[in-house]
Amino acid sequence: MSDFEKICHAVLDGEDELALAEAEQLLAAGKAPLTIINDGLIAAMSEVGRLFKEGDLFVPEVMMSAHTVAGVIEALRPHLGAEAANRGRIVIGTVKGDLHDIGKNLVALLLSSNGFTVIDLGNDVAPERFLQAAEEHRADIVGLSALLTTTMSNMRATIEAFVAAGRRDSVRIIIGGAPVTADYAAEIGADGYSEDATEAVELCRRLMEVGA
Ligand code: B1M
Repeated sequence: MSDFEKICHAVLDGEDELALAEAEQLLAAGKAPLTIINDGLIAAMSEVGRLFKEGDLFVPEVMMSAHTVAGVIEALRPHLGAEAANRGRIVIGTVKGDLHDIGKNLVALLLSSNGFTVIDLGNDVAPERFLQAAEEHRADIVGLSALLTTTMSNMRATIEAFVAAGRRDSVRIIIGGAPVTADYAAEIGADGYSEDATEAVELCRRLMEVGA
């Protein structure tokens, strides 16, 4: 079994301690934290998704895997380093009704390790809360994440809340998450879309350059 298969299995089994130990071993063997995230954690969650869809895993088991991933993400955080530069302030969260926060957490992690100040509002965040936090923290960018086709519409609702409050021009709004596309971003008037966490960092860099 390859090193990454071992950590994938630990995530699938919801074995927190084992997954942490495998991650430590991979780090000690010289694997980059980002590689562990992509080839270990994200690969494992794709398999969890496949098994869940086919009815071979149920919600409690998926929650255990999610918990295991969250623990490894926290353990990897110090190893990602942090750029000293202050590239911009980003308020991020999953939209109202959506509890899927693993992808959002990865986006927040990579942004903060790339010099952005991240204000993470967590999951199930109402439009008014995004608006309030953007004002309070003088955000340059607001990041919305959604994993459900049923909660995607709350991205539109959040953007509409900024428009209604007369605050749309003072902030960039980006979106992401498995069911979201660039076309959808354009349709709801977002300033950008990215497919994964690495792309989200590039997108935020570009938006800050344009805004400078
Ligand atoms: Co649920 N779930 N889930 N789930 N879950 C999905 C999303 C689903 C596709 C599974 C399936 O049926 N195949 C399906 C959605 C179907 C649909 O909408 N069409 C689904 C469902 C139906 C549900 C429930 C309704 C199930 C139920 O209760 N019967 C329920 C809803 C709860 C709710 O939110 N209200 C539910 C619950 C859960 C758990 C709580 C058990 C758990 C979440 C735990 C947690 O996150 N803390 C869970 C999980 C884990 C999944 C799957 C298996 C994995 C999601 C994940 O973490 N992926 C998922 C199946 C799948 O995705 N294949 C599934 C790994 C993560 C790294 O990827 O989140 O896509 P992702 O993030 C990526 C990119 O999308 C992007 O970058 C990230 C890193 O590369 N990205 C952004 C994400 N946000 C971004 C923001 C950006 C930019 C990029 O800018 C701001």
